[in-house]
Amino acid sequence: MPIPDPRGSLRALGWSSFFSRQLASFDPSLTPARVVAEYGSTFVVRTADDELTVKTAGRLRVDAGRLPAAGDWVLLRDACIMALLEPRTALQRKGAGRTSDLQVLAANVDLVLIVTSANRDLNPRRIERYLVAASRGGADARVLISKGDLPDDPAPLLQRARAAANGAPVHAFSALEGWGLDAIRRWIPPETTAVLVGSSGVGKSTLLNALLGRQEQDVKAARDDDDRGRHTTTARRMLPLPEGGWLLDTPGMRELALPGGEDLGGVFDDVDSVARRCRFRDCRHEGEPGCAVEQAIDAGDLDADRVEGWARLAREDEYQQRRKDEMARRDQKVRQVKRTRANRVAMLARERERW
Ligand SMILES: Nc1nc2c(ncn2[C@@H]2O[C@H](COP(=O)(O)OP(=O)(O)OP(=O)(O)O)[C@@H](O)[C@H]2O)c(=O)[nH]1
Ligand SMILES: [Mg+2]
Ligand SMILES: [Zn+2]
Repeated sequence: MPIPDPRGSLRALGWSSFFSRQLASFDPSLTPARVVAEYGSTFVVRTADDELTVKTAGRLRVDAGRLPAAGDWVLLRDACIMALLEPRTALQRKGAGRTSDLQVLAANVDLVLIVTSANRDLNPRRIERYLVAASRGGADARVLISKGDLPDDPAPLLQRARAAANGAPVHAFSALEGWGLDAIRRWIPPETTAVLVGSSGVGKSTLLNALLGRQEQDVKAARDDDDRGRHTTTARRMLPLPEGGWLLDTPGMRELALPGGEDLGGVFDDVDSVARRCRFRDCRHEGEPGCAVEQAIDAGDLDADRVEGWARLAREDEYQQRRKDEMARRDQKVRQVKRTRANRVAMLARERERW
């Protein structure tokens, strides 16, 4: 009987040369595995031929700089995660506190599916935020309008979502009536991973169940369809679809604090291209003469709310960059003081030797 190729089964889990190249710096006796679920300090991982529940080595957080997240590739010894491989992509958010605190929501995802429900007020600003997060994480993004069976006419909703998506595909579906699902299936081919994100109660888990053809994830009626509904899904968990791809379900999120970045990933290139025509390079678009952005709003070419969302994200980035610079300066000062002290100690020691 031919021996199964373990790398082949790893490929089905999303393994690629990006990860095998990293193995050279680790103990070759460690076993590669992918984190398929995280439950606090416990993780469920898949190796080439097994699924097991594991913990992390005490030093992992220090060595790797963070704990593993769903989708991460890790290296195991027995039932313990010893090392974390650098992810190819990572959907991240900023934690509360220091700007450097980033939380990985989903690692090694190819596609971010931003789910928004047809029975709620569409929030274009939230869609834009998720799109920027996906772009900064290195993943593609699509917008899904769930519960397409509810509105009489979904056309206006689709139109508003498309305006926010600025070129990213927008697609409506109904898990209840079972339409619009085939396109989603095609977006997640074998060896790729997609992640579902969006507010609580929009139907992320219901979609995953529909694609699986079985009730794998718990689903509950959202309270009054507001964002303060209970979170039915509490853990991040990815499951293999019958077609061979992987879909990661996440608990609903109210707010997505973006990790800092250099640009907005092309999500606002319509606004950006207008802003380049402002008379002043540092135009704040707040009443300066020759402001092309304000002219475009007046002419109805740009949406004022979208411009406000754009300006807000840019301000957040500026603020984070300032904080980062401040912290870097402080760290440098501390290092300098330490160095001066060390030099003095060394000098005194040399002088003592001379005596
Ligand atoms: N009418 C209709 N209702 C749906 C559809 N999909 C989901 N729902 C309902 O929406 C509610 C919430 O669905 P969930 O799948 O639990 O939502 P979720 O996004 O996973 O929520 P969290 O896990 O809390 O983040 C349930 O009552 C579902 O039955 C749909 O296509 N049409
Ligand atoms: Mg859920
Ligand atoms: Zn301007």
